[in-house]
Amino acid sequence: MEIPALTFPIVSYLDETGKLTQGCRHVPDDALLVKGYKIMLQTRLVEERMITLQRQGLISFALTSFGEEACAVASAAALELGDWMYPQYRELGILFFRGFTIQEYVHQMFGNAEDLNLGRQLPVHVGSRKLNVVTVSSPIATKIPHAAGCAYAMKLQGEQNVAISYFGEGATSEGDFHAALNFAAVRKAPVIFFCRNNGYAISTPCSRQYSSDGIAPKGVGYGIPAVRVDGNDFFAVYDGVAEARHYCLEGKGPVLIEAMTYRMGAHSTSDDPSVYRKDSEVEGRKNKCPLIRLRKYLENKSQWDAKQEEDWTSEVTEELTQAIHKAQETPPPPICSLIEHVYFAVPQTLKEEMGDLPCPR
Ligand SMILES: Cc1ncc(C[n+]2csc(CCOP(=O)(O)OP(=O)(O)O)c2C)c(N)n1
Ligand SMILES: [Mg+2]
Repeated sequence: MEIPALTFPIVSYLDETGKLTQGCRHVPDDALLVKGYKIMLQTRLVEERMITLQRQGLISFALTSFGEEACAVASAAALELGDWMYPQYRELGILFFRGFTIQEYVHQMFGNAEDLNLGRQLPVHVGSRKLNVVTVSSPIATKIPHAAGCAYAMKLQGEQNVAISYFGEGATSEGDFHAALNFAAVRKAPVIFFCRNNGYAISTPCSRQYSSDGIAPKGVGYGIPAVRVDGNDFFAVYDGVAEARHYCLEGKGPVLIEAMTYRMGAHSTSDDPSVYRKDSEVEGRKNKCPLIRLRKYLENKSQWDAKQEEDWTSEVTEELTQAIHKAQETPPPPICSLIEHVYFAVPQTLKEEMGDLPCPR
């Protein structure tokens, strides 16, 4: 018996020379594109420096979205601030797009007293209540059902917002992915399942992750419309998410987007990719970089140039350097924060222990 063909084309609008081809339904205006480019560049610069800080022993861990910046930033650009976001961990760009500051991020990376989570999470595990971005959790895929539940709650309350769940192709091998898709499909929850297919789950290549044609056909199995976009094309990601949001808000249910991209960097600072992939493979992907492509488009339209690139790079670098100094001077979180804000009602035994702690408050 033959397996029936269930294959998806990759939707792409921006070619490698920066030319936009026909068919893009939602074209962002130039101001939004320039903002998107600046945020992608800022994300790249900040994450590069975090790697250095980790190597210097100043922070314990770092992880980058090198090469995948358009997935986060273009999707954020197509959503509204009231939409709830559930990142996996390679989506720093969504926070910066919504106005999270470099200082807030650096404090989180240091886990100090100014960190919004008071050092209770690993570096990179960011979130912001103010910006409707739910804090990253280490266990893969746990946030996918949460996003489906959040979307269903919004539907029941008559809110005109969606939730978006970001995850890697590796996360789709977890049961949570399947439970979330089925729940959302049956309940017609307004949630966008955004899979970044970057080719690897740490050292596991996607050839050992699934035998289907990627992730998109799995949406079909649950009765969810699915689309596969070029994740390194700002326009294709923006267009796919804008269209999905519209669909969700018409009450039709969830949408699955599979964004094809490539993890240019190591999985994290705890990984050495040279043991499982060749440098030549990475080299071959460099010209597909989402920053280069959008930059060429903007340059063709005289919306960006080398001088602006240099000025913006200096501005971000300066802000980052100051943010690092400030984070280094900031004390660690107060010891009571081990207990405070962890429980709705602090258990008696911990209250007693707290009494013994040297707390400044
Ligand atoms: C439940 C669970 N299993 C394993 C891990 C270890 N782990 C951390 S990241 C990761 C790979 C995830 O790959 P993918 O979802 O493709 O995301 P990517 O890192 O490629 O962005 C694994 C296996 C984990 N954090 N949680
Ligand atoms: Mg992956």
